[in-house]
Amino acid sequence: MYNDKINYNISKPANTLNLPIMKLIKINALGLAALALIFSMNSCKPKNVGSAVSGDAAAKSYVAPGKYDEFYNFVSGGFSGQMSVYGIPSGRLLKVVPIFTVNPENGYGYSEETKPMLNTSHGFIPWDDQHHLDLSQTNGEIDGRWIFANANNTPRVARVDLSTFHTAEILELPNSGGNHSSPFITENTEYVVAGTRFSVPPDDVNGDVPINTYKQNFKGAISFISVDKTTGAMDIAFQLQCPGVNFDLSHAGKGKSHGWFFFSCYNTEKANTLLEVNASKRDKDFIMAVNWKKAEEYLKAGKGRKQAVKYAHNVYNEKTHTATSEIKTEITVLDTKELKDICYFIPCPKSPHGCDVDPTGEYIVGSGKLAALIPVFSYDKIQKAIADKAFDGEYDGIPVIKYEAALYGEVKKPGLGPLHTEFDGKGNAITSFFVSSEIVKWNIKDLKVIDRAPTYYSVGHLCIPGGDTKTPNAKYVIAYNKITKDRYLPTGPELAQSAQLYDISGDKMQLILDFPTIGEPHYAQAVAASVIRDRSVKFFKIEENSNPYVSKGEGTTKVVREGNKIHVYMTAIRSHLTPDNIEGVKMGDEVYFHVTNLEQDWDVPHGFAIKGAANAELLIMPGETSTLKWVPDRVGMYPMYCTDFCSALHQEMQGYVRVSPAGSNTPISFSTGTNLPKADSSGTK
Ligand code: K7E
Ligand code: CUA
Repeated sequence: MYNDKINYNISKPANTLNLPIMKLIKINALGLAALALIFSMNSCKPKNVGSAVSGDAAAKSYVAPGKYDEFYNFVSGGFSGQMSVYGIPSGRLLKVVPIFTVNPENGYGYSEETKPMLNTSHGFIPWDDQHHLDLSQTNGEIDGRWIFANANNTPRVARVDLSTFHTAEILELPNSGGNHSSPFITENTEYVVAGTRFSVPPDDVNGDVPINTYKQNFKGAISFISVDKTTGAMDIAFQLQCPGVNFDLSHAGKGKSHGWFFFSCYNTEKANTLLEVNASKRDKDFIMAVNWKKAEEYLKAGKGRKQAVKYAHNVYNEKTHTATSEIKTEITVLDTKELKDICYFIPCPKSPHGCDVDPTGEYIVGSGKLAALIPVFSYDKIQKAIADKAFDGEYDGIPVIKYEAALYGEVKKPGLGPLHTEFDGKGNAITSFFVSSEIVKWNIKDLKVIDRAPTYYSVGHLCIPGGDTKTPNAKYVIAYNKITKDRYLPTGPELAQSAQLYDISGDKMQLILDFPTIGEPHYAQAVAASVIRDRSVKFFKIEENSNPYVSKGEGTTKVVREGNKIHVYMTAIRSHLTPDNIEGVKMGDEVYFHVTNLEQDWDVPHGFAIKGAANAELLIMPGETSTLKWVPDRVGMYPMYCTDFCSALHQEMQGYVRVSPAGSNTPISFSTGTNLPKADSSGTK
């Protein structure tokens, strides 16, 4: 529980500050013995009676073997660069979807077909830092088609197709650094926005300037990425050039505020060194309100400036099972200093992080990392303030709306270090508090705190299924924590990353489950399983496979030499590879194994690996073709085999490649089942 007597000192690092709080909440931790009793006592105990430690707390997260979970939970992977998918309420890990990071488990980023997905204007980048995910929406409801993901480090936005759980598209963002305020979508997925965390000199001017010329030379860019309604195809519709602050997070308006976007900004001091001190000087930073419909008008009226830039656009085609990468060279930029009425700054105490919009679209919640209150802004009041010109001057040519003119009210003494807010759809908000390690429920109308529950420990993002839509499903809230300390068995210096599940269907929030996560989780979203489940592709139709190297049957398999390149057109079906004996490969050759999985059934992938391959295995889905490049480094015999346990005779799914010296005259030959020793030379009789 929140304790007023603790002497919080904001200037201390969070960790130091956290220790006494952790000791405090440990006393309240769930007793293990009590938990063990739950299952045995469940049947004879009345429901919803007693504290979190008694009652049926743990049973609420129990999903029996063979039963499906009620929700999908898509969780950002942080420094893993991937997205992981969990079932809720069980917390069972269902899948890790590779997006920005190579994945040796299935060959993503290693196969010739998927390498182009990780191409950027900086070349091939095998990793990124993935913080936020946003499910596509239609009319403010999750439609289950796609999920968008940001890459912080080398600024990119990805679209994952939720019928295949494959990364379908990756778009790089020019003029950006640290794509953190991303990828947040509008209520009909008209746009995905991406605000740059680091301001930088624009890409088309000389960036070789002294760093301490930040104030003159650095700009903040916000990208509006259009999304095709049918195909999901992304493109940069336009960019807003903004003052050189740091954009942190954002959310779109909804309902009445559809047409607006809200971004939290820090470092309005425009510091370029020791931001810890120099970017925490001002009492208030900003929330930036963006009228994107107005920006669209300017764009239509030809007010945009064409800018020469370089950014990669990578697209995965499910028919060829192949990605292509194109480097694009131009975007349109709208200058928000010259083009009035696009951007407005709203003062927000201090160093705001989360910027969340309630289901009605009226309330905008700013969460100052260093603030001891939560300001709630009113969309109507913002509109009135703009009409009345209730401004406090300008910041870098952008009008600053008076704090009181935009403010609906403040949540007083909610906790320390508010980060992110989710909404339960019943008129309440739940905010995470990093410093005081708790989640706090408060009423949006009267701004009164209703309930609080400890987290273990230092919570970052929260997720309520549909929490960012017009109709959240207020059954659960999931907390994604930064520190686990004593919650799991020790695993060396790095402990498990973790999420915690709370039942919020009653008056009191009740902790019902801890579950470990992949990478460091940041934002996550969840949706009823029914929205995704029935869209799932079970296998790819072999007759629709238009990969140029496909073999649609064993009869068309072959080995073809083109100079020093050898193309192996191979098939996999239970339980053999065709061909499985290959000779005639020589030193200096590059070998491409184009493996087609001929199966036409759900859940029958085959794998492929060869000794000495310098990349990874392939995991080939039914009906798909994948290519492994292999350059043998010495003369000899190389085993190859299937890596996915596909049948009782999976272990027999193997073969050999013979590698001869460079000048050898061993001819190319390939076979399956026929390359047997002559009867009289077998030596066995
Ligand atoms: Cu972790 Cu959204 Cu990058 Cu807050 S951010 S916690
Ligand atoms: Cu195919 Cu194992």
